[in-house]
Amino acid sequence: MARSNDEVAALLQEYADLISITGGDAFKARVHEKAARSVGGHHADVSTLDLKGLQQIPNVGKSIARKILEYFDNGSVSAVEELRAKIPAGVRRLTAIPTLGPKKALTVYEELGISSVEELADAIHEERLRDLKGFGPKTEENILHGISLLRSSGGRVRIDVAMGLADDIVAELSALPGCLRCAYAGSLRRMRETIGDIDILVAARKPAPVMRAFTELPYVTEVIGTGDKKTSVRTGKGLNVDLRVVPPDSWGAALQYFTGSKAHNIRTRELAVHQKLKLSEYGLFDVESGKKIVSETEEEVYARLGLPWIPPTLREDRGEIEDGLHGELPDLVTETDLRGDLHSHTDLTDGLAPLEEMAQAAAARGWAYYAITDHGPDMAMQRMTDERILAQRERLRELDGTYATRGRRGGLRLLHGVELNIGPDGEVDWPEEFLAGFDLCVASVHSHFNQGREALTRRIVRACENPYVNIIGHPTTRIIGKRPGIDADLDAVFAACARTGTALEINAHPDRLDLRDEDILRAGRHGVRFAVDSDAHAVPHLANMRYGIGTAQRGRLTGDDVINTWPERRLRSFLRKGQQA
Ligand code: DGT
Ligand code: CA
Ligand code: CA
Ligand code: ZN
Repeated sequence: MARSNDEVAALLQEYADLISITGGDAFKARVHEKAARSVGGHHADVSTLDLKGLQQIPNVGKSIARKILEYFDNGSVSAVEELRAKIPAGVRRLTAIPTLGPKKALTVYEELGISSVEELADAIHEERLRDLKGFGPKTEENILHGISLLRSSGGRVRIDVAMGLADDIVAELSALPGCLRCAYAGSLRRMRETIGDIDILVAARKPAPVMRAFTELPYVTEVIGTGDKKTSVRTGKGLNVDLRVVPPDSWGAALQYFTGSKAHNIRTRELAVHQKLKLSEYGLFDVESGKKIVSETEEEVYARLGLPWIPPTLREDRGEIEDGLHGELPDLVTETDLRGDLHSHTDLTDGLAPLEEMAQAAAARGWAYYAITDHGPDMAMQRMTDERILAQRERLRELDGTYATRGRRGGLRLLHGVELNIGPDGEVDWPEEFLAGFDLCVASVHSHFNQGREALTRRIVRACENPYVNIIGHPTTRIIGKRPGIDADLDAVFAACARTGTALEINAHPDRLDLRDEDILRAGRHGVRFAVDSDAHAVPHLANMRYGIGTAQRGRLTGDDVINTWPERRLRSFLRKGQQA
């Protein structure tokens, strides 16, 4: 059957639902419901019918026929849009799921208090929908499918998705004989948390062979446009890639230009104008003579503007130009500054690998120290007990120092920790006597996300005040593109962290990147310390540190701000939180 018939049937059904939800005329609702069924079952494709033809369909009168025509003309129907706008925001958020109609959305909203897509997904996984009238396993499956459709169409992608593809493309193009230089630029080089499209830059004398090789890459599904300066393609991951090929002597100017951000470029161009220069992707030129001054390296371009080279992660026009002019750019933390990782899981809870494998992999990364922090017992699904965590500790002590690592002469130091759950009142899983046995405690919010601002704030502040809580894990609990951060008074939380000697985590998992750059900037002003952690649940996650460091840099952090760049002794003293040695 024609797809358009299904679409129209769904739309008419939705209109009927909206009428009844908003307290409209029950008769009118029934008429549209009947029409929906006849359109769905009609033999001819409704998108090919005119007003007369549509009216031949049983139960379709003139007004409904007009709505159908409006739908095919505009892609929407104003009467439906008007009613959509009248339903509560929580229900509206749910109806963004293509397979969830307003009626069912209203049911879960009213019966279970669910008002976001993320909560709904959780409820399905916890099988809480099953008891509702009209919901069954089939409905759940449908809704989950709709949720995955919704998530994949957000437009921007997670940084790791873009980075994986960009790394591949750069490797492929770099291997071409005519390719003299190749790098990714744009938001990816600036390490933004999500990426709109990938921008690749190549320096070559002849663009054509590079462009051709690029369009022939296996993941290219469509060539949007191609020329000798720029080629744009779509890839199977739903991500577009722009390739620009520039002459080798324009490399620096082009890289500077295409790294952006736009806001940063506007500022650098202004600086050029004040010096009677013109800055473009081809170089820095003298306006009067038109002569090129520099363009081969980014350093030269910045230097000629009176600036030091500015790290891409700072190029957002958030003060980096002023600081550069005054020689006050921060000495940003880098991945090589890190000495260890302070948050990771094993298969004792929800990790995939056993302790031995995680430790081995941590040693292979060259860490000097590495903390295992499985979930505490308050996360009931994880079945943690005193016995199990103490047995883990014993095993960990046996393994401590037995893995050769680049970072340390005595072998990898293993720290025994735990990821505690910050309960609704700020309480955590174990009493202080028990917590005293851990080398460090991460504490995180994993439930009761919608308590209200005051309660949430009090809760986290109380966790900071616990003398054994060292790090607040993924402090806002946001999941990028899926769940907003909790509504807590972050300034109060940051002040409490600074006062109590509790570090804030920068969770490096690309789903989270929590704290985010703007919150780090804010927290930094309170004098807080940070821990950049992988929160690894499997060996490959250990490599996510690069995204955490990118985020830390965007938050202007230096090595000294990040406790896991510190030597072990200094770290251990911080973990004592000012208690006696
Ligand atoms: P995205 O792709 O949305 O994640 O963000 P970007 O920053 O990668 O933006 P994109 O791909 O549109 O452009 C890449 C860079 O090229 C951008 O960061 C700065 C530069 N650029 C693009 N269009 C303009 C423009 O109209 N003016 C200036 N000054 N720069 C531009
Ligand atoms: Ca881009
Ligand atoms: Ca682009
Ligand atoms: Zn967690």
